[in-house]
Amino acid sequence: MKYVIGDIHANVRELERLLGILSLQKGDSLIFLGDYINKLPDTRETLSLLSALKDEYACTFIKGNHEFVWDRYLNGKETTRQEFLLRYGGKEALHEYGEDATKALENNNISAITHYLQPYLDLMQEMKDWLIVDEYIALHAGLSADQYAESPLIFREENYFLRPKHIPVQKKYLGRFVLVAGHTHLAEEPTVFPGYINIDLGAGYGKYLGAYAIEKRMVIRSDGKTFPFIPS
Ligand SMILES: [Mn+2]
Repeated sequence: MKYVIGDIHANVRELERLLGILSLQKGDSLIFLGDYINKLPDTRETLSLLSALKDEYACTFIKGNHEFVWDRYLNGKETTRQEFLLRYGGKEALHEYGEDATKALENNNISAITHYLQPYLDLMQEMKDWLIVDEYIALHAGLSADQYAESPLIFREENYFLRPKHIPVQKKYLGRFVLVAGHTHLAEEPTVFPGYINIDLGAGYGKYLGAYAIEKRMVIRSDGKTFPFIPS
C-alpha cells in the first residue's frame, strides 16, 4: 500500500497513533508531505521516528514551507527568514535543546542552530519538492493556475506556501493528476475537490494526522476514522 501522510509539526504522538492504525507491511510506501517540525516541541523524537521508518519502508520526504525556510536560513544564511521562524514555531522546535538553543534563534546564531538541528538538515538532503504517484501529485501546498500544463513542473517558492483559495481545485495537473496536499489546516476532516485533496488535519494544532491510502482511495485519520475520496 501507498500512503501520503500530512503535516506532522512534531506531533509524534499522532504520528505513532496513525502508524498503529495503518499496520504497515513490508513493501509499503510512505510519502510525507512536509512540515516535520516547528509548532510542537518533540523535534528529536519526531526526527528519530522518521529516520526509523526510512529504514523499514520506502519513504519519500516532500519539502514543506518550514523546511524551505529553515534551509534558506541555515544553509543559505538568509537571516531575514528569522522572522518567520520566530513567528511560526521555530523556538518551540528548539525548546528541548535548552535555553541556549532558543537564544541562538533570537540572536541569529546560525552555526549553533545548525549543530542542534543536524538530523533535520540530514533528512532535508533527501527531500523532494513533489512526487507523482499513480494518478496523484503529492506536494506540500499547491500549484498556481499557470503551472497546470507545465511539464516538467518548475517548482517555485510560492508552491510551498499557496493557500487553497489560490489553487484551481477543480482542475487536474496535466489534465490527469489530482493534488494531494497539506499546508493549510481547513478542518478535522479532509477537504476534497475533483483536483485537490487536503489532508492537513491539524496535527500542528494538537488535532489529527491524516494519511491518504492511495489504493483504498480513502483518508485514514489518526483516530481511526476513514473518509472515502469522493470529489465534490
Ligand atoms: Mn506548511
